[in-house]
Amino acid sequence: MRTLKPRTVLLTGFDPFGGETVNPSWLAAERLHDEIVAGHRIESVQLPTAFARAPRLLRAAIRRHRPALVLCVGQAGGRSAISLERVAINVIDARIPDNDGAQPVDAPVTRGGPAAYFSTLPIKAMYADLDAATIPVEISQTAGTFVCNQVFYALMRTLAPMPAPRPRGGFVHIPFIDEQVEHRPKLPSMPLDVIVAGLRIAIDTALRTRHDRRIFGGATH
Ligand code: PCA
Repeated sequence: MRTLKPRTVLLTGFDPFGGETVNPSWLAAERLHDEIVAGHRIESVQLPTAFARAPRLLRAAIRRHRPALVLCVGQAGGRSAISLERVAINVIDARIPDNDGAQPVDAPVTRGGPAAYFSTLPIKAMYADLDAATIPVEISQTAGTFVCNQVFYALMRTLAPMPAPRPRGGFVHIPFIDEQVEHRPKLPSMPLDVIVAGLRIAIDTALRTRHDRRIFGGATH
């Protein structure tokens, strides 16, 4: 009997940046590598926190693994909840240098590209399921203007012209893990186990949900 090869979810995390010794986005992605979620196998790939290299590596991973779904994850130190990103914008404005020392100011991700791309993940359904699991979660209206937003934009631009069934994709920011704030008690954090559990739920819901739910997730400012 021929067994069907499970389809793939590409899950990316970043290497440490900005003086941190770990990046929880990669620690979490690494823990989920090879897991089967909703009949799909998770393939975890690390991206460098570097403008010149990250999008290229992401595109190579998409070509190689032909995923049904791509979830890119990054650290957002200072945020207190798992942040489901709604939109990637066509701008880079780096407050700190990336891991190659590059610090572009007001540069487009793609010259002549659209101003923005929306996530194609069902972020409201993901929000509802994470919330039901009592994991702190929020919808975020901006992924910033650093490498994460750039990778998110490059991801959506890569997926947009693909033929059906077009892989779906999006971006999730996560807080610092507890170990990162031991000496910075004013900063919020989340245990790595909770982040891993949250990403597993997010992926499961994304794979099972065709049409997103219509529930509140807007912001007034
Ligand atoms: N967070 C950064 C880039 C890498 C990461 O994990 C960001 O939010 O842009």
